[in-house]
Amino acid sequence: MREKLNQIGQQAQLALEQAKVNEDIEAVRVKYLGKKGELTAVLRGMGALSAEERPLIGQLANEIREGIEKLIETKKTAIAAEMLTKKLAEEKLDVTMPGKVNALGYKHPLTIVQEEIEDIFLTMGFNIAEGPEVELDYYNFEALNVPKNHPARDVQDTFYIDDNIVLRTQTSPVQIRVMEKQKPPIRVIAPGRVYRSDALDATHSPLFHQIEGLVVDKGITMSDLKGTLDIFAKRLYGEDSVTRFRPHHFPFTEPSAEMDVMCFNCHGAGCRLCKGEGWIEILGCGMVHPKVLETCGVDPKEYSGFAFGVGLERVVMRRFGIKDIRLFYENDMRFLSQF
Ligand code: 2NM
Repeated sequence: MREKLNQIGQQAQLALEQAKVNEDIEAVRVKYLGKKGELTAVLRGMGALSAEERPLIGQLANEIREGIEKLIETKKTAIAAEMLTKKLAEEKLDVTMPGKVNALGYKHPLTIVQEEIEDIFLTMGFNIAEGPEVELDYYNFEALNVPKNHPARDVQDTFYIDDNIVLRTQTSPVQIRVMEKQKPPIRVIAPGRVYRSDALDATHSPLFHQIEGLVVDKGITMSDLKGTLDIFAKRLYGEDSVTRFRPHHFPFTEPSAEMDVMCFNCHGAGCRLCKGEGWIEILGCGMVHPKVLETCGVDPKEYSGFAFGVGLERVVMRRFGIKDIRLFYENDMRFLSQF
């Protein structure tokens, strides 16, 4: 019996030495230590032994079992280490290889300044409104008090889809739609693309961007217009900026004006930047024409308002010293990556 036990121990050891994977080890465990295993079978036969021999054989059997168990654990650890080494070798990577550069995009210069202007007006309690770029003639002209014979309505200046539909020439139709829908107080800006049938050159583009604003409430006056737009100029061009308002004409406002900011380069003396004027034109504005209010269902006896429109491209060109408007629309990375 002693011999049989030693033999089991040796065979198990040999089998474990040859084991390559965890399944091999498990097979050895079942074969020798399992319920129907060889060691168990020997122990069952111990009843035939003498009282002196029984504890000695029992002790030997325990030693053999513990030996096999120890070998199993050792082998398991070895296989795990081997597998890890193999896996690491397979997944080896060359950390000296050049990495993949994740190219970050840039904001378009028009977007940078548009968002800046939006923030200025959001801070003053304005909301942002949007509307269709393909617009009814009614919203683009008729409701804005632009008469049928007005030059702006000519096919020379406006892109017509058909008799009643145009590409909007300004974002004012958005404000008309806001007044139709919403009761005063109204404080909105309408940024977006507008279209005019101009030939493309360094300073003109058939597609450009505007930010228009509208305030309607009880008791709104020209003072509100001037105060609001003066703050806007100071936020955009610096707190020491000086503004002036010159009379102008728009069909949709009365009175109408243009706002200039004193040239930040020469402080009014006249230089190349302001073309000797000392002032730089920033926007058009005025008190919303009573006819426009009435058309939108706002009672001009109860309410008044002011509106303004800023051409985005010109502001951005001055800001960054861009000399050609076409650069905005060509998607040339050499241009775009500078902002
Ligand atoms: C400008 C200049 C002056 C203007 C007027 C309106 C509306 F809808 F209230 F009638 N929106 N925008 C306006 C007024 C726009 O752009 C140079």
